Amino acid sequence: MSETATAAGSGANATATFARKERTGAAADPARVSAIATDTLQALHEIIRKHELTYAEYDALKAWLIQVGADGEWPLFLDVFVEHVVEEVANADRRGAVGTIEGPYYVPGAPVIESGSAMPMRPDEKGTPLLFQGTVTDLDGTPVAGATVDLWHADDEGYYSQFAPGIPEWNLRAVVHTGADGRFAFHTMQPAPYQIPTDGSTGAFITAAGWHPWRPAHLHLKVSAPGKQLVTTQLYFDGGDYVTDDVAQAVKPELVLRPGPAADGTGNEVTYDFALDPA
Ligand code: MBD
Ligand code: FE
Repeated sequence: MSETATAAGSGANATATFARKERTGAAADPARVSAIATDTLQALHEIIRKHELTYAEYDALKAWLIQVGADGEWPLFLDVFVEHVVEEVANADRRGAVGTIEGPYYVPGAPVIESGSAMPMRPDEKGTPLLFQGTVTDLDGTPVAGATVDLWHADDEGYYSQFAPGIPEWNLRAVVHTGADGRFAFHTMQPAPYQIPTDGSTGAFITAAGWHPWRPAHLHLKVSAPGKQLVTTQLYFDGGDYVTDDVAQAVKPELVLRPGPAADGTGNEVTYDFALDPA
């Protein structure tokens, strides 16, 4: 590999992307804010007592918190270490397709392509070709026509367009609308595992704790249709590195793909269906 994951070329860009995100519906009720803030601070106080935190450690924490902001890595850090529990709570009542975390690298507005065509990619895009296809249905299994399937993922070196340098803007990002039969298909290239940039503050935190900085190879998806709940999810590859040891704890058994050889002889193919809950 000619480049390695750098903070500047990856995690940091996610702050600018997050700043553009539409945000509504956060708690404005002082009683709720107070309850959450009180519990959060009490939990922190208990940790300080339990581990007898020293002043040197307290100052190291302050310096690190300041650095995460300076690096622009709060979206990266929070999505890796916190989002999985927010997602668990948000989607606890869902009966259809299983969701998981969005992560920091979604960009709305990807090109809409014909179902069955290739994702935007470089002429020499590296990797194993993958035909990813399926059907969007309601909870009864009735196909949903005109559903939106928004797919984005890293390349064969684990880099995301618009976050790592030197990749065309919409590389490996596209939207497909389902046909009358609810079906969709994308021709793409299988992604590689993703490494949290090791030279930024999130990487420093992981190194200091002696953990590994890897997520398993994954496809990101947002699937939606009028009158249905949008599902944000990821799909992983059976037997792949880190599938059982994701630093972001975002793998669920329902989300593991088992691709087979493609019928046309080029690479792999896999079918995955999404049942959407009513809105
Ligand atoms: C990713 O690619 C990702 O999906 C998450 C959740 C966090 C960091 C990088
Ligand atoms: Fe990702």
